[in-house]
Amino acid sequence: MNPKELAGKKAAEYVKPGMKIGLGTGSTAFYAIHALGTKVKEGLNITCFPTSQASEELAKSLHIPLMAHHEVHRLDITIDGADEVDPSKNLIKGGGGALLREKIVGAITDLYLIIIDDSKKVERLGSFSVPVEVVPYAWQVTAGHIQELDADTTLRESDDGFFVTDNGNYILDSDFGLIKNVAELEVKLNQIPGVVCNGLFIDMADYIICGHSNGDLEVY
Ligand code: ABF
Repeated sequence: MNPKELAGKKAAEYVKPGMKIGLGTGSTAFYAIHALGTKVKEGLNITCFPTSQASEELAKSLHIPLMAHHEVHRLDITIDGADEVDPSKNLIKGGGGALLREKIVGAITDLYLIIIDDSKKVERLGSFSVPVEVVPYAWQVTAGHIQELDADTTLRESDDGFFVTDNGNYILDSDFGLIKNVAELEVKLNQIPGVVCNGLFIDMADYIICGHSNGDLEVY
């Protein structure tokens, strides 16, 4: 079993009958959603809330019951991936472009499980550029403000132009280098007019479930 599948299946074991579950986005969350689909087929009674249209479509294909947007208030567990995890369990997320919905969902979750393979573990966040979701209006001005925080910014592109998030926004992948104070940077980014969300998830993860290529699994 590959490390991402190991982690995804382990996370699904935490899910109990009657729970409300946040469904993450990305290739690791893919395995967790499939594991939940199997449990639902075996009779597990849960309702879920997806963090992206892609996860919503996958859940629907697996007949996983979904909550309507107006029904969600608190979630028991959310299972989601990450692009980088530091020793304090702070994260960089958003490589898949779903950071805004992921942060909204993570913030209303009682038990936030982050599933990774060991390639995501770093000593300090920042080798992976921080995704910053911005409104399209005057995005170049917003990019300028981010650059003033000593970053190189790149407007994320897709096959047919600029990448557009599920929320109709752009993403500026922002390279700050190895970040000295992640909590401070997260606040500074949120103060920039035009910034909707950033991919620094500080003090949010409850457990990291890490699959290793040798078949080991660690939970911490
Ligand atoms: C998602 O998981 C994103 O926040 C992050 O970019 C992605 C990690 O990628 P993957 O699980 O596909 O390696 O939650």
